Amino acid sequence: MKHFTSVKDVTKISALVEEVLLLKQQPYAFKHLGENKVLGLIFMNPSLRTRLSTQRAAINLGMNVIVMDINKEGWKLESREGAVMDGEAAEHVKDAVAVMGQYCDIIGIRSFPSLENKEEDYAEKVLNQFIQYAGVPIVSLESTTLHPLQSLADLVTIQEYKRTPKPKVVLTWAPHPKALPQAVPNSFSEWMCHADVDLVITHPAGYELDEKYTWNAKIEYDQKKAFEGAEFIYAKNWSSYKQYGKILSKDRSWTVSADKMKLTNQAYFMHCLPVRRNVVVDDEVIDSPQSIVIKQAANRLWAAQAVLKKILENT
Ligand code: SN0
Repeated sequence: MKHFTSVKDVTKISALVEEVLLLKQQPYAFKHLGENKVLGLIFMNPSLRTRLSTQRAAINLGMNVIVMDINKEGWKLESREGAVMDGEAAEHVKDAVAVMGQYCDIIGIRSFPSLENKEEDYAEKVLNQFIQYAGVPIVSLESTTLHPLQSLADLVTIQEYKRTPKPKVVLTWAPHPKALPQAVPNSFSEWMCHADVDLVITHPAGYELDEKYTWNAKIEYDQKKAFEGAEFIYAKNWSSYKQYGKILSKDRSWTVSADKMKLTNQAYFMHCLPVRRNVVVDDEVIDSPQSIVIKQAANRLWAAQAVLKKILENT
């Protein structure tokens, strides 16, 4: 594997899932692979799971890690091509990234969308600048449109907990006070469309995701109907893709409640975290034995380790 930015970078998804499960059994079996190698983790936005799990994953592989919160600790960066830099920005992204590539063998980058300009966000400018200028493999730590490390962990979690060969998996929109990216649901849908699951996405009208990621999913506007017979409920808020970045609804009747969970086939509850309790999901659900959010978060480590291992084996 060269870069890891979407499911498209994976040659065989089932083999990568096996790799994740192998590392979970033998975390330190490949400690030699990362000897004298450095992973740089560059954050333009907050992170808890991604930062800690990817750092731990690198340590398990014998790598050293440099972490930088670039907005707080770095120079203000210019990203426009041909810009006359007489304003606030002290350094161009292309220079900064090329320099990072001199110190790091693999670079992870987190860059959220502005949620103001759909074309710009969906062009993945920052991620592509890293790929273009770093000269080393790039791992997405959640880009403007996708969160593949999360989706790989989600897929592995579903693989571990499924009770039927082709489980019904429901991605449900849920309310939230803030406008959030579409990266997690886009990515979850993208991976699930390639997996052996029956994917149903439920959301209020106007919250349709980019069809590029939902081609193999059924869209059901009635949340209760969607929940019927589900084996997994994956809750997530996102802002509108059509009316780009807008909050069209804060309707609490979409909150995942214990009553709604009763409609499912004793479904497991999943969420990528961080989660707004009693807005996205009621305490009663997330604190119930059916909730696997912590197991899901735990799998972030093995997912990240499998991806780093694949990249290290290729360098
Ligand atoms: C991010 C998102 O893409 O939705 C990261 C999820 C892994 N979530 C948030 O930004 C939540 C912010 C909040 O205030 O709840």
